[in-house]
Amino acid sequence: MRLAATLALLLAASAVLAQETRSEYLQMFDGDGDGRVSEAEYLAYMDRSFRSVDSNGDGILETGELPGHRGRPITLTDFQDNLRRQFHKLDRNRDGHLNARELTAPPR
Ligand SMILES: [Ca+2]
Ligand SMILES: [Ca+2]
Repeated sequence: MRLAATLALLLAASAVLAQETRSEYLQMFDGDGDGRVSEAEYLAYMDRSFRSVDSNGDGILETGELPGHRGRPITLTDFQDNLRRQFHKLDRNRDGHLNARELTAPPR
């Protein structure tokens, strides 16, 4: 699962998790401020991360744009499909939202 590893790197690059408390981290995702993260909010936040890494703005992360300049290119569609799977894996209690604990669980 190289893509999963790449996503984890992107997550790490986009959030300075070590310096944030769980609730501060959640607030970065929580667009409507209800204290939990919906799939749409999760995707919207990660979309911004994707775009910040996608320096030439073509919707594809080429190898040279990836952390460490390794791995195969990732399209925005691949990225979003993976994020949806990741979201549902993180949603341990299956309520359709991530709380701070679920959100900050390490990617598996
Ligand atoms: Ca929310
Ligand atoms: Ca949940």
